[in-house]
Amino acid sequence: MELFDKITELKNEIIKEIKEAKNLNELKLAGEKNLSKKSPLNAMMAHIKDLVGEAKANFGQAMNKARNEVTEAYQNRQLELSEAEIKEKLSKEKIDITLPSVSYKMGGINPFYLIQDEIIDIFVSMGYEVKEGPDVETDYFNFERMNIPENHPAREMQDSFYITNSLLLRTHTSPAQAHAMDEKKGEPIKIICPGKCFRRDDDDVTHSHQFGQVEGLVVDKNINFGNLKATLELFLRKMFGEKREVRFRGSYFPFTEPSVEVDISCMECHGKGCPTCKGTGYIEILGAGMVHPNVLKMAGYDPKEYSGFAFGVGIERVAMLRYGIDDIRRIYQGDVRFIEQFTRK
Ligand code: FA5
Repeated sequence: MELFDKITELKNEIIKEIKEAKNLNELKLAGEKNLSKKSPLNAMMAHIKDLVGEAKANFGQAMNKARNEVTEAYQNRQLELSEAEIKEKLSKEKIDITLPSVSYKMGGINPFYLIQDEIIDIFVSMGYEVKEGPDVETDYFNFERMNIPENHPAREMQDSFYITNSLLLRTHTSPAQAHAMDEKKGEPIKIICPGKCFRRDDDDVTHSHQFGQVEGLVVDKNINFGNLKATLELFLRKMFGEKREVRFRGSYFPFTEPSVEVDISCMECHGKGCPTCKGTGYIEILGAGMVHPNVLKMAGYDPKEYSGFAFGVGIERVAMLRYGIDDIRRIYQGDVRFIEQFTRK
């Protein structure tokens, strides 16, 4: 067979092989075999040494042409196969609009904070200033300045978590009263102090070892029990509306005289008595009273000139009554199904 026919035959075979490659991988193998230096087509170059003159030049041209055609066929097939591969990929990745969409859950706000903010808003609208006190208190501020000296039986009711003998997690927000009086140095006071309290209470439906209170303190000339009652009644009406029953009950706190506790009719049984209110029909939400003269004196206020009232509202209890929460522990369990029900209005 003539040399030139052999070139054509070989070139056609290679182009056929290239065109028959079913995918890029097969094409790559065909390319490695037929486009490399050691390819069968290039091996034909060995014949050049037997040729001379015009025949040699013609042979060289024919070889170049054949190599170019092979390369072009390879590139064309490569383009075809790549496009086919992309098309196939796209057809498989088609967006299925019938699939349900991914839903993003919005978290809720713990009712503790919703209520704390609401209580703060009510008192700020009545002209109260917000003052925060420390969670870790000295025995002196938590008890002594609250007219509860060492060995006083009232300490029993407020056992706490001690850090040292004289440093403890505060049992109520009342020490904030003493801090405010020290800061104001004999000037009139109208403050609230929201914050965390801690007690060695056994947890049950209405008690938690950690809970929140909002303390309130008003000290000025001519402050009387009527001011206390009117303030708390206004607060309770704003918080619970007109329908809820409110009960003022005489009580005892070493730092107030006279003292009261305030109960709200139970949200579960509406006053009939149930496990949540321990059969009483009411849930206690706050303690209050007229600031004891000793507390005023210890802060440098003359009780003959100044008088005051104070209160401490339990934040979780208010949340329970507002939202119908049957167990205080739900507020601390971090169950999303519970929390996600609460959002800011
Ligand atoms: C006091 O803590 C007083 N410092 C309140 C006070 C302030 C009286 C100023 C007078 C003047 P008491 O222990 O009753 O009082 O608690 C007040 C409120 O905190 C309770 O009515 C209740 O709502 C809440 N509270 C008390 N202990 C717990 C507890 N373990 N878990 C949840 N809430 C509690």
